[in-house]
This record gives sequence, C-alpha cells and structure tokens, in this order.
Amino acid sequence: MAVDYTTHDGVAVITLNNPPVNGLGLSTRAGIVDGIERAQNDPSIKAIVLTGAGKAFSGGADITEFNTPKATQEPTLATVIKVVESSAKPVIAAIHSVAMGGGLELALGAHYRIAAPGAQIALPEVKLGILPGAGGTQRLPRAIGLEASLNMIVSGAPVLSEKLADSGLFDEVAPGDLAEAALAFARKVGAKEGPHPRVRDRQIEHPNAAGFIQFARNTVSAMAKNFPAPLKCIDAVEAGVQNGFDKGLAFERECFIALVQTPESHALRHAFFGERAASKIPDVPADTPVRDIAQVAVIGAGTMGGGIAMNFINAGIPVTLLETKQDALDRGLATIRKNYEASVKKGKLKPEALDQRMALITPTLSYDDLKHADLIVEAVFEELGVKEQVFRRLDEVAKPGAILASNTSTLDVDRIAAFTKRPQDVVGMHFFSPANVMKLLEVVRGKDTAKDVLATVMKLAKKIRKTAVVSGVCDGFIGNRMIEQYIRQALFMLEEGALPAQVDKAIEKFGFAMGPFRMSDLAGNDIGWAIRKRRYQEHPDMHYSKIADRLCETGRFGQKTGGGWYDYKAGDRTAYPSKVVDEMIGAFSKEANAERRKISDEEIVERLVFALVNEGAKILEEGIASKASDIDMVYLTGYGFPLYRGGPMLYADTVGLYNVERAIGRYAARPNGDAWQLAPSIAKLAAQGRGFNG
Ligand code: 3H9
Repeated sequence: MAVDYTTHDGVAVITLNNPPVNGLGLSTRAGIVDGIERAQNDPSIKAIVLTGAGKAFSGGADITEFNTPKATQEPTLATVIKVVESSAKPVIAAIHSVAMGGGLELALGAHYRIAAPGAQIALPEVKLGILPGAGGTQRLPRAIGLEASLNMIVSGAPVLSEKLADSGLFDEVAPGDLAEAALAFARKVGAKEGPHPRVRDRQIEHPNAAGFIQFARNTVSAMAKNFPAPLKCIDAVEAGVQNGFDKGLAFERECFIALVQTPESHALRHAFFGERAASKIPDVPADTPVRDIAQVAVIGAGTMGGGIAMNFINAGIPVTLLETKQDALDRGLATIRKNYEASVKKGKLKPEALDQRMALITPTLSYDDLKHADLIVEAVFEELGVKEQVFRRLDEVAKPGAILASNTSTLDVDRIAAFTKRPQDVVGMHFFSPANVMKLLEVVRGKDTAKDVLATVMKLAKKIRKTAVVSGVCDGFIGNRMIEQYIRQALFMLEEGALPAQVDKAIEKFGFAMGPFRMSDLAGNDIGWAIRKRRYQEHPDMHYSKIADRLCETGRFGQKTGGGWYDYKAGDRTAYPSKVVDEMIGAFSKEANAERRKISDEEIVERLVFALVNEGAKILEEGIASKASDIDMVYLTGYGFPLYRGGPMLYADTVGLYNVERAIGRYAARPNGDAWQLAPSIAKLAAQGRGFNG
C-alpha cells in the first residue's frame, strides 16, 4: 500500500508512503483519493492532513510511468487534486524535506499548507523537458505572485521553505515537530465553517503582467535554444493570466501532453535516470561497506593536480598536496588561490571562504606526509615509468587500507596496480580538465580493485558533485577510446574533400559544444600526435590518415603556438580558417591519391557520431561499460555531446539501429572504409528491432 491512513482525535492523516521519494504513481494517487473519501464518510473526522513518510513530502509524478498507460490511468494527478480541492473537510498539506513538481501541485490543491523549515520547494519539470502538468502554472502564480512563480517555473530551481514563509504559499512555517503542528492547525481550521480557501480562487495581481511576461519571454528564448519547454511554461502562465484559471489549466494540459513526447524531454529524462544508474555497479551491492575518507592527498600540483585538489577542498575535505620541487608547489598553490579569487570576484564564493579553503591544503615535498591520507590521487606525468616510481613509493608510505588512485587517461591501471603489493586498493580516477569544473569522473576498475574501494569512490564522487561512471581497463577507457574513432573519421574526411571549418560547423550545428578541430587546437595537437606515434608501434595494422602528423610536423600545435588547424591572433581565441592549412590539406589529398569530393554536412555528422556509437557498442560488448546510459553520461558530462539528444547511444536508438547499421555499411564500402568494423551487437539489436536502451 503506497498510502497510510490513520486518525488522531478528529483528524485523518493521509501519509504518502512510496519510497524513495513518494512519487505520485498510480497506486499512490488511488490511495490519496481513497483516503479523502474515507475521511469524508467518517462523521468523527473534522479535518485531513496530507503528508509524506520518509525523506520527502513528495518528489512529484512518478517519472518512470511517463509514456506508459499508468500515467494517464485514473485517478490522474489532476483528478486527485480536484478531489482534494473539493473536499468539504479542510485538507492541510504538511510539507517537509522535498515538495517538488506534482508534489507541490498536490499541496497547492490543499486548502492550507504548513511547512517545516529547510524543505526544498520546486517545480523542476522544465529540467525534464516538460512543464508542470497538474495546475502548477496556474496555482503557483496565484499563490506567490507572477514574478516569483515564473522564476521558479522557468528555472526549475528549488527554494527553501523558510524563504517562502511570507510569500503566500504557506499558512505557517513551523519549526519543531511538523506532525504536531499540523494536527494543531487541522483542529483549529476543522472547527471553522466551510467553504475553505482554494488557491484557484485567488487573483494574480501585477501592475504590468503583459510587460513582465514579454520580458521573461525575451530572456528565456535567448537561453532556451533547442529546448521547447521553458517558453511553453511562459505560454501556460500567460494563458492563465489572460483567460482565467480553467482555460489556463486546459492549455497547460495540452502543452504537457505535447512536451512529454518530445525527443528533448526523452533525452533529459534519460540523463536524469542515467546519472543515478551510473552510480550503481551491477556486482557491487548498495549496502557494500565504504571506507572512511577524511583526508586526501594529491600528488602533483600542476593544472590537473591542483584542479583535483580543489574538488576535495570544496567539499570540506583536507588535502595534502605533494610536489617534487618547492617552486612547482608554490606555483600550484598560487594557481589554486587565483581560481578561488576569480570565484570571489564573480560573487560565487564569499571572501572569507577563500582563506578557509586555502587553509585546508597542506603543501609538502615529502612522501612521509602522505601516511595519514585515506585516499591518494596521483596526477603526475602520463608515462608508465613515472607512475611506477610513484606507486612503488606510495606502497611504502601509505597506511594500510588507503585507496591509491591514478588519474591516468590512457595507461593500464592493472599494470599500475602491479607496482604495489596491494592491487585491491588501486583504482583509476580519471578527472577531466579543468578538473574543478568538469562534471565527469571516469572510475577505472582494475581486475583486482576491491568492491569496497569502488563503493567508496562512487560515494565520494557524489560528495564532490561529480558524475561518476565506471569503466573497465582498456586503452582510453570509455571516453577517449570512443573519441579516437571520431577523430579518425574527422581526419579521413579532410583527406576526402572537407576542410576543418566545415567539419566543425556541421557537428556544432548538430549540437556539440566544439567540433573536433577546434577542440584539438585547444587541447594541443601534439597530444594526439604522441598517442598516434604510440599506436603506429602498438597497432601497425591500424589505418590512420597521416594528415594530422603533417600539420604537427610544421609545429602547428594549436592555440598555444598561435596556429593549428586554424590561425589565431595574439590574445584572441577565435579560430580563423587558415589558407596555409587548407592548401596543405589539398596537397596532401593529391599526394595520397585521394579524390576530393563534396562531403555533405549530413555525412559529416553521421560519420562522426556513428563512429562513437560503433565503438560504444564494442565497449558494451566487452563489458568495459556495464550499460548504454553510462556511455551517454560520459559523453554528456565530459565531451560536450548535446544534452537535448541524450548522448550517442540514445541518439542511435532515436535514429534506429537499423539505419545506423545501413549507414555504417555504406561508409565501409567507400575509401577509408576499413575503419568501419561493424559492432556485432548493432546488427543483432537491429534485427530484433531493439535499441541499446531496450
Ligand atoms: C512531475 O511532477 C509532473 C507533474 O507536473 C505533472 C504530472 C501529470 N519519479 O535523486 P536521488 C528516484 S515531473 C520517479 O538519488 P536525492 C530516483 O530515480 C516530476 N523516481 O535522491 C532515485 O531512484 P534510485 C517532477 C524518482 O535524495 C531515487 O528516487 N519532480 C523521482 O539526492 C532517489 O533519487 C522532479 O523532477 C520521480 N519523480 O534527491 C524531482 N524522483 O534510488 C526529481 C526521484 O532507484 N527528483 N526518483 O536510483 C529529484 O530532484 C531528486 O530525486 C530529489 C531527491 C530532490 C527528490
């Protein structure tokens, strides 16, 4: 039973009891209606309290029901709210912890609302690509006014209940025992004559509603590119302002039904669940005990090490920062301080917090100072010999049970673990640059990594606000292994007739934050060069276009050398197409006997994205990633894949794997086609009419 019903001396208490967050799924909705009816039919009951068990009043509609018959099966949330609102006996919503989405809409249907301080109040539907679909766009403006409500609806951001104490939303914000306060309040209003107040009957007062709505629309349309929901939120609020509650409600419903079926909403919901699913590892149970991480050490105070250290400091965890030379240590500390100063300047950090954060760092040149650390993250030069020295030393100094993590982006974590006598304590923690900003953390699981080490790192990742995704050991792990195939296709296309600016523009139009050539110029073309040189030795059979090597031979490493695939002017990061490079590409094609042809934008997007998809499928086949949504989370949070497309694997499902397979077949039959070895799982799933996500 998803709802409990109890009585307390003339007051009925209906308690939503649908863990984890009292989502308003079908059985919960039905339970509320039953409870209200039971209370109506009991003459001893004078008032009804509606509340939630556990860690929420309610997190809103059950998102897992969307686009299933249950979502529209009666009683729908609209019906439930109608039943609550038309109850002859007063209904009091007693809100604590979380009242979001449909949960807040349900509370807005009650006659009175009483809240505990610290509750998160929000209409976050817009973050799922929809709008509040059970009256939120109509009742919230009537409860707290047009401006405050529109801000909440369009941003989806939570506001603490105490901040809304005088907003008109709550009749009381009650510190202390909420249940007691709610019962006392219920007895008071239960003694009053009806009818009891309804939010829908309030007026929206605003001196210039039309002007404010237009202002909001202008602001939002600039920001909401590619996402239809934010503007629809404004339309729905406007409909209520102009045409009254009932017409506004009908319009809101229409918009909700349309939005819930959009690919954008599907993608955002995929990301919501994908993020949570990523933290679950199939063979590591949720109750696996975790190790206590009270002190962290970071080895290397360069850009990466400094950024990594900041993550822990920001979460209040003290960090010992180790370098080999004093000047490198000083430089590292100065950079961290500069980063915090920039945050203070932008108003993102309180000035007094700067010194508090810096005080959490203990700089050192001695490995002996690492002996108390519970976790040590190594961020030294990316070379196995260097890692070997570090890990052998760590094995000597680290206390038993300390977790030893490597920030390697390409090296074999199992070989690194073998430098120690405790491979079970070794794990990869691959941060992305800038490490204090980027959300993604690839957690690399070695063959011996202990389960409690993984569980600890995943929990810690949540604390430092990273999206952690587990990867098995392979060259490049999930993200870089896939990007290599993407870059490979980009280079082949230069050889076959495209130019860097055309490739970048096409994929940026698809929605990527940055095309492969601008990205490469930013990261440094020499990095890819070094990796290719290694590949030529390790995989002499693997076919690469040598065009990027040619560029590197001229010293055009990218922005840092004033030129790469593009030209750059001093102090200006704008990428200007380069005549020299374009001519070099033409000459290269000639030399390689490649016939240059016009390559369409559609082909560019297909070859780049399907190269990711094909490699992603192989990564799944090999068990390097345990589910398709993990790969999508890597690409959404670390590689600038457009959020509204939900990641490469969801995008492939949207296109249809049958179509992906056919496209790959076409490209495989063309020049440079040997790079396309179709992943068997694509053909298998396509034949079954299925996708990566079911
Ligand atoms: C809506 O209401 C539409 C209406 O306007 C109209 C309808 C007609 N449904 O985040 P956590 C699960 S749209 C289903 O780790 P926290 C979540 O997947 C809804 N499941 O915990 C996870 O499951 P698991 C508008 C949900 O304490 C578990 O709960 N509401 C829902 O860090 C714990 O989640 C929202 O958008 C749901 N609505 O944060 C609120 N919510 O354990 C979305 C959560 O199996 N939710 N789950 O991985 C949140 O923002 C956070 O979950 C919340 C708790 C703040 C509630």
